[in-house]
Amino acid sequence: MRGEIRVPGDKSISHRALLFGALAEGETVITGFLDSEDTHATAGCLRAMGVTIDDGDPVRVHGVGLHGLRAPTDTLWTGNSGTTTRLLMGILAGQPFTATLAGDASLGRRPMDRVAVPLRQMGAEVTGQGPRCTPPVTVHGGALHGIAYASPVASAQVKSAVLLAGLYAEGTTSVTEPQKSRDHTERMLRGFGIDVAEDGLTVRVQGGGTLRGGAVAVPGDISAAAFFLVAAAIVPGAEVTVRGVGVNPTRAGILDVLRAMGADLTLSNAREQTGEPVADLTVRHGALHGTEIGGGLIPRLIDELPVLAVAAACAQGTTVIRDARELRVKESDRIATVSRFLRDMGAEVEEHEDGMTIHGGHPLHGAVVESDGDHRIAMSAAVAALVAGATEIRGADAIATSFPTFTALLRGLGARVEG
Ligand code: SPQ
Repeated sequence: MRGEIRVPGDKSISHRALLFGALAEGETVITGFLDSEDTHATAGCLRAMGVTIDDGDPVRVHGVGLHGLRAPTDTLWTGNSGTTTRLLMGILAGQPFTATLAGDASLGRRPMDRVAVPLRQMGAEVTGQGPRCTPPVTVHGGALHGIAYASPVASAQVKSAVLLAGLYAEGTTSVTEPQKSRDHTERMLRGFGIDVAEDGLTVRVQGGGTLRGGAVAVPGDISAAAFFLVAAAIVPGAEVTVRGVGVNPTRAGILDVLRAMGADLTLSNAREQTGEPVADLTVRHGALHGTEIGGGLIPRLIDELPVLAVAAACAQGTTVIRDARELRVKESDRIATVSRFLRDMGAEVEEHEDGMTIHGGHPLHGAVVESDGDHRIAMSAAVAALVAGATEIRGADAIATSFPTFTALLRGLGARVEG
């Protein structure tokens, strides 16, 4: 595992560039866009509502303005993507038409009540399946009024959905979170000319503004880089540099944890790109030790916890992950799926309602493991396999959700990957 790579564009930022570009006046030109199943789902839904998007590099979005979306003639297909579903719910709440969002079996288990509750308070009618309002979800948009919403979860998808609805609402809309979640929406809305006020854990927008399209340069996805940072940390003799990675502090908790575990990690060439901090990251192999991960750190690394659990299994000592109940409602129940594949590979893992305890230092061995259709589980298992030996990952096609070039990059660094 030696070399320099670039990872694809950030998934969260790519979704937002498409959505905000669609709602803007004028053209939005996106470079470094993530070409993946999830971002294609967002583009497909926008096209179904009359937005023209030219594929390629750059991607060009021909904005229709805040009030220019057309009623779709069919159900909007959001695939495996929670971000597409929840952010679109916020936008649909402000439309003068009705639309239904549906996705795959994994999405069909994910709770949408967290978004439906505030959108209903703002005046939209939202219906879904069962007590958690799971998809298919139907949004009857309408005249909205601003609310001051205290979210029970630190979730950028909830915050973004409410703020997007707030652009259509009368008066001020605010969201207060228990802990700060990723702030890409706030940063990008400002770049599109919207005044977004921030006061501690509260974010505010006014209704009735106008978004103006422009250039968005998407940084490399730290959630994709994470697999290579951990791989370099655990494979003897490894040294990997990942160039141009987004290191927004609300996303970069993995860097703090790797340092706390004793990893040899350097950050260089720090710069800014369309309002987002970016840097090159280098990790060299070295001994890791256990750590504690919890509290306000969790939203800053929620998607990296599966691969950090792999690092913990390879570290000396115990790692305790707490306050991460949110992992249970991701593409799979990630506490259950991570615990299971690590145990199958020889690790000692205790599962908790809100996290896990990993007793590191037991040598990992190859196994047949299941991804449960979850891209981050499949890629984390592939990283574990680099030290465990030949491992068969079932459901590895899920990787295309966020990182279709993952196996090619892994091969390029010297790993043997079949299939
Ligand atoms: O889009 P989706 O399916 O929810 O993707 C995931 C992922 O692992 O890629 C979560 F399963 O990322 C979320 C992330 O966990 C993307 C996201 C965003 O772009 O706003 C925010 C986080 O979710 P949440 O629920 O904490 O807001």
